[in-house]
Amino acid sequence: MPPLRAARLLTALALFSCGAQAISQVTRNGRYLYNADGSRFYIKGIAYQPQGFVIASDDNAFGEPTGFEDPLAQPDACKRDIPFLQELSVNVIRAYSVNSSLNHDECMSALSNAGIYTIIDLSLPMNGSVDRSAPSWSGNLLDQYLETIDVFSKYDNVLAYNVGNEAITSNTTSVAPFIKAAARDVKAYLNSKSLSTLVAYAQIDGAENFRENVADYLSCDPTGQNSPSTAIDLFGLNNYEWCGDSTFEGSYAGLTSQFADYNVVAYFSECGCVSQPPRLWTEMDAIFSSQMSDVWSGSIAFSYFPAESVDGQYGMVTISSDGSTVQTSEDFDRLKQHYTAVSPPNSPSKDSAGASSYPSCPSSSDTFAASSTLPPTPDFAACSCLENALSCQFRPATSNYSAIVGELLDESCSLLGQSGGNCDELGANGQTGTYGRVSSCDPTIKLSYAMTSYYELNNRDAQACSFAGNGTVNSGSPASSASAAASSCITNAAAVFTPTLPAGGSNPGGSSGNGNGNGNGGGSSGNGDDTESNSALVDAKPLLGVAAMIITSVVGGILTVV
Ligand SMILES: *[C@@H]1O[C@H](CO)[C@@H](O)[C@H](O)[C@H]1NC(C)=O
Ligand SMILES: *[C@@H]1O[C@H](CO)[C@@H](O)[C@H](O)[C@H]1NC(C)=O
Ligand SMILES: *[C@@H]1O[C@H](CO)[C@@H](O)[C@H](O)[C@H]1NC(C)=O
Ligand SMILES: *[C@@H]1O[C@H](CO)[C@@H](O)[C@H](O)[C@H]1NC(C)=O
Ligand SMILES: CC(=O)N[C@H]1CO[C@H](CO)[C@@H](O)[C@@H]1O
Repeated sequence: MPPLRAARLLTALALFSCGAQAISQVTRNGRYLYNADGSRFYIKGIAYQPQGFVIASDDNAFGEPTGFEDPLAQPDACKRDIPFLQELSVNVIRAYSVNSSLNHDECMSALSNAGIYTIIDLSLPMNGSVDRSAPSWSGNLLDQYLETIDVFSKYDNVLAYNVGNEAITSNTTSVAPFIKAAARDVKAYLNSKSLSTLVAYAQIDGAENFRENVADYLSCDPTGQNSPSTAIDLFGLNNYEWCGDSTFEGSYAGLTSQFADYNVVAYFSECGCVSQPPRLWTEMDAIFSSQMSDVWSGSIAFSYFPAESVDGQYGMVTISSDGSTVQTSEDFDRLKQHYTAVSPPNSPSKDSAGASSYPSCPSSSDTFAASSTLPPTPDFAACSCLENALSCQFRPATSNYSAIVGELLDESCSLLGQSGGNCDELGANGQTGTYGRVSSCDPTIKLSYAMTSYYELNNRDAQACSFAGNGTVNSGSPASSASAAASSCITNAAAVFTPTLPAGGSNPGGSSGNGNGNGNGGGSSGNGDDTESNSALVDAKPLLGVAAMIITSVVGGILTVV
């Protein structure tokens, strides 16, 4: 780690005293970004998420985070840091996790006044992201994403929303349809609010064909009609290929030619290899030069705050323990030197940028197992109707139920399997493009569905709805079975539509959908999850089939029905 230099006492006062000009609106034309005056916009950014929140590098060397500090809800810290961000000459910060119930007014307006845009990740650690090990695009996540958008849409300096970070890995490529569905629904929602904020994704680096498939898939049109409706606007690659004193030819030439014909905006959503210290930040000279500017629109240097992995220290400042002062490092100085010196070409012009085309999707293969059939838009009303119609409902004794939903799903599906039933309606399979009717409902509603199926199979024996006190018989249930309840509430299980938040802004069903556990009896989500894409949001693995369920039940069966 480079030695730290004495803190500079910069006062933020000067920055906020006089009226600043409104920040320009950035728009996408074809594969480039433009300022309102028509000049080309490049992301000269830095990752901005405080310590205590673990963020993955390209090799997933970080541990799994369990919580986060919202960096945009701490006005004193933002105002402390803005002079340093300006010193670096950054125009974008990336925040990995924000909390929609907090107030962001002060930070966002201070950043805007300083000419700094934000890229906001909509996913959250743990139960706030698509679970790679049992993916679904479900109501609780859609709700979380839309609530965050509602909170941030009043600010003029949100450049993009990330619908995921590193969720799709080379051995979990079947997660891709769920991320693409998230992009589709977020895009439709933004359009419905007349917001032109970009829809983005941040991709983990990997083998050439893997990163190309993911990039192409997220910006393609599965219908083959050149429609933008399921395409991201901004593809981010978390790339750490430039290590030490490298060169364009040594690190980026191959990558750049690979993206030469890409159809939407591409940039580095993370960069800054630490494996050959000190970091020289000479990659910025390449990224912002004509060697790369036709293909790339900038970078996010990782990271402002300290962030340590087994590879080394990525942070560029140290904050005093009382939070009052910032010490910059030589790493900071070198980044500043390169960021302030670069002068990327102001071309192509906005008029000659051309329109984007949206090619058909890469075909599914052994190495890229993602169907072009996307999961439906989660339907809050239909799922709420379903929950109310079910005859046995999950009613946890504790509000801290997120950890038991996965376990109970396993148990109820196992019991169902033993009784000749199954949980197929809950399952989602991104490889085959098969999505059960209940697969996009909250995990808690899925659980009620499984409990009801079991209860019905046992001829409504009250004990079969007990689940050790977690289930409650709904005597007013109008439906004759779980399946009948689904038929009456879910009229089109494949429906894709513009989502709206339910009145009151929160998810229906009394549950904010915090299913947890990885659905296979483990309860651990130790699948190499990183900051954003991780998680414990669950689904059982209902498509496993009855045999697997029975095995699971032998291992994990806590409940026995007499
Ligand atoms: C968001 O902040 C509220 C208020 O402090 C807190 O109760 C809640 O747990 C936070 N949510 C998350 C997901 O951290
Ligand atoms: C997926 O790949 C990662 C590393 O790339 C590895 O750690 C993990 O065990 C793999 N998971 C499976 C299920 O193969
Ligand atoms: C919630 O439950 C989990 C798992 O049982 C436990 O680790 C956690 O401490 C609990 N949280 C609270 C606030 O009780
Ligand atoms: C609910 O289910 C959990 C997980 O199986 C179990 O630990 C708990 O005892 C059950 N009952 C109640 C009342 O929480
Ligand atoms: C681990 C984690 O983040 N769990 C959260 C899941 O959601 C509930 C309700 O919103 C939170 O209370 C938990 O903290």
